[in-house]
Amino acid sequence: MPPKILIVGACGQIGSELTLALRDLYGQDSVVASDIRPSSSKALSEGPFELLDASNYTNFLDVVTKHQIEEVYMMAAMLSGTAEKFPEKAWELNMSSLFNVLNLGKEKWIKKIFWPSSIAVFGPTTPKTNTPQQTIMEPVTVYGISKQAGERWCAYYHKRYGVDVRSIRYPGLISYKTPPGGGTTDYAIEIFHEAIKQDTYTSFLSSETALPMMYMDDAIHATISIMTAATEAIKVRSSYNLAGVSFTPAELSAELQKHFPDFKMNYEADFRQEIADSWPNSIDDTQAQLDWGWKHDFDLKMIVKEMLDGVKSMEKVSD
Ligand code: AKB
Repeated sequence: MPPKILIVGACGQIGSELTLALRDLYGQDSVVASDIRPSSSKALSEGPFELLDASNYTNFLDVVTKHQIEEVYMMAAMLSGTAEKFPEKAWELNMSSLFNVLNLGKEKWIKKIFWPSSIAVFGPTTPKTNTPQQTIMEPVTVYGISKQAGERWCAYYHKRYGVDVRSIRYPGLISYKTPPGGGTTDYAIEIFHEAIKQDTYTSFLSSETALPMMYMDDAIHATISIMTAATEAIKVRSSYNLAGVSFTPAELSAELQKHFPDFKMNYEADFRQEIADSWPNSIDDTQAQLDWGWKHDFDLKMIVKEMLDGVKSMEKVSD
């Protein structure tokens, strides 16, 4: 029997693709999509959907019991850029939704939890290149502080109450199906839409800002891999480092120019530059490779090709 799964934040950038991937794997009816707002996606509405405010425990428990949910993927969060504008709201949302899902695990309503962490847990004092799994972590953003605290709570609930919670530190995720929601790495998505529309893009990060990035298909693959790995394989109960590719805005622009020779990139760094400067340039994910066999597939060249094809096909559909 496939597990009964609930995706919280199913209308978001990761949630939307994760819902479809899990429905492909386990069947439409096994995967309940949920979000705080109604879905406008035709694909999502082909399976069960619930309106759910993850910061409301009673609402959360009602949906879990109604569908006899066994596994929750808790994908709702306020990302780094937006969180800097609304610090208290971000802390409240990111932490209350995590506590609610951890308590559902503690009270044995559900058996397994996925909760995403981020490279934002690292800070300016962290070694920047090939950042190790265990290292100095002094995040300077609200989002990073919430993710770092969240990691400690995951490890605590696992150790103290035996909650089977699993987590990945996502790098910047690149995808075209659903727009990203207020992150510092969003430039690496906006650039494709603008390159196709007008051959030019103004990056809000400076040309030499290298950041760890990953194509969405790799991220979905990693998420499902860690959740389906044997319990004994999961040795890290805070969160795993995960690496894909690392590149700068200038390198991404150069790769795009191979497809659009007239493409021109301008640079006007804004408040997100300081956030990006506090994050690693690249990540060492040896532990994820050893524990549950992680390996990424997409390099920069492949990402650019997939994104251009994908964005073009989406724009045709909306014409
Ligand atoms: C963000 O930029 O906030 C996210 C992240 C790296 O977690 N994409």
